[in-house]
Amino acid sequence: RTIDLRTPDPDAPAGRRHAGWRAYTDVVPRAEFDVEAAVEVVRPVVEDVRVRGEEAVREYSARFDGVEQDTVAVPAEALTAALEALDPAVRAGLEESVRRLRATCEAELEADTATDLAAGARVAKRMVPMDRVGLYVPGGIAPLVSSVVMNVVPAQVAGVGSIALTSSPQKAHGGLPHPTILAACALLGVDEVYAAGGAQAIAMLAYGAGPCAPVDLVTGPGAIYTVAAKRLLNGQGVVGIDSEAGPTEIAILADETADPAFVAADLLSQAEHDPMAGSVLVTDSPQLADDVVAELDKQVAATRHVERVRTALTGPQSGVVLVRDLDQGVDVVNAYAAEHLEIQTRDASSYAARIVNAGAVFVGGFAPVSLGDYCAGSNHVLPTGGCACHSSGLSVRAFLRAVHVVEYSRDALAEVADHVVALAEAEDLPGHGAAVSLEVPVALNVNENP
Ligand code: HSO
Ligand code: ZN
Repeated sequence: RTIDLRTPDPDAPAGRRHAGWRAYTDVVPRAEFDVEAAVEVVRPVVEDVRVRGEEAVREYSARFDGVEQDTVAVPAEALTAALEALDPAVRAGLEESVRRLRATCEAELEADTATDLAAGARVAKRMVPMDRVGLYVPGGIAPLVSSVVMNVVPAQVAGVGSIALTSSPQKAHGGLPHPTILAACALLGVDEVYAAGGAQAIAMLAYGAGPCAPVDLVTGPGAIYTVAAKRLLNGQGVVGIDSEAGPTEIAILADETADPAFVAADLLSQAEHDPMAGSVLVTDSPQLADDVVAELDKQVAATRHVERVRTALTGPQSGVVLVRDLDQGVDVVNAYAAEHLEIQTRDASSYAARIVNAGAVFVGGFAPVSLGDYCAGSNHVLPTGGCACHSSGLSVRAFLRAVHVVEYSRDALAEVADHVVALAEAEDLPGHGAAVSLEVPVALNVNENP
C-alpha cells in the first residue's frame, strides 16, 4: 500500500499541521499488535506457573508445543553433544559474531565516577551488574541462534553473576530447544539452559520454577505472548525487562540514488521473520518506489518463505510512504521510530545524524539490516512498535545498575544543612530537616555540649 504525504492533507488533524516528526505519528503504518489483549490471555498462565511451578510449565509445553518432558532443564550432555555436532561454518560465524559484539560491549562499559561537590562532599556512581538474569531466545518460526549471542554477550561483559537461558521446546528435537541454539549456549559457556517458551517461560524465569531459581531481569525478543508476559510481570514489579521487542520492522529512507535491488532485498529480509513483520519504504522518488515494487515482485517470487513474506509485505504494517523531500522523510521515519532504519540516500551520514527515533540506524548501501542481525557488532534485540521513542536496544547497560554512593563529612554536611532544612520546610517535612539538624546542631545554632 502507498501513503502519499507529498501534498498537505486539508482534513489532517491539527497536530499534522505542526512542524516536526510528531505531525506524522498517526499516519505511519503500524502492526496490529495488541499487547494489552494478549496480557489478558497470558494472565492465567503466568498465575498458574507462580502457583504450581515446573509442573505448570511442562503442562503448557505439552499443550502449546506438543512436547512431553520430565524436566524443563536441558541436560549438560545435550549441550556438549550439540556443540560437537555443530556445522563448522556456523560455528565460525557465531565466533565472529561474538568477537565483534564483545568488542562493542567492552567499549560501551560505563566507567564508575566520583564527583567532589565541596571539601568532604563526594558522590560516586558505582556500576553494579545484575545478580541473576533470564535470557529468552525465540525458537518458534525460526531458531534464532544469533539471539543467543545478542543476549548472552552483553550480560557476560557486564559481569552478570548467573545467567539462565530458555528457548521453546521443539517436538522435532525430543522436547529440547533447537540443537543450534544449544550449541551456541555451549560455545558461550552458558550451562543453565531450559526448554520452555512463551508466557510460561517468562513466568518460570520471573517466579522461579523447579530447577530454575527466580531472576532479577528478563531480556530478549519474542512473539506477542512472550512480550505480553514480560509487560505483565514487569508491571507487577516482579521482574525487570529490557525493551519490548515484538514483530520485527524495517524502515528504509531512500532517494533516487538508492539501488532498488538492495532496497527490495532488505525489505524482504525482515519480512521473512514473521507474517506480522513491517517493511516500510520512505522515499521522495516515485520512480524508486516503482522500481522497488517491481524488484520485490521478482525477489518475493524466488524466496523460500514466500507465504510469510507476502503476508508481511501486504499487511497494514508495511508499505511505501511518498514524501515531498528528504526533510519530510526524516520527520516521517522519526515518527515511525523503526526498530531498524536504513538510510540509502546521497549524503547518508548527514541524514543519519538527524535521526532521533530508531532502535538502530544502518547508513549507506553497504550496511543492510541482516549484517546487524548477525555480524555487525551491534545488537539486534531492539525496541519495536514505536518504542524506540523511549527505549534503547539491548546492551551492557541493560545488565547494569548505577548506584550513587554518597559520602559527606560532618563539615560538608554542616555547609549545606541550611538548604536542606529550607527545602524540607517547603515540603512540610520537618522531620527531614531535623535529621540533618541533629547531626550538625552547630550549623543550626542549636546548643551543643562540647
Ligand atoms: N531481525 C531480527 C533479529 C534476527 N534476524 C535474528 C535474524 N536472526 C530482529 O532484530
Ligand atoms: Zn532479522
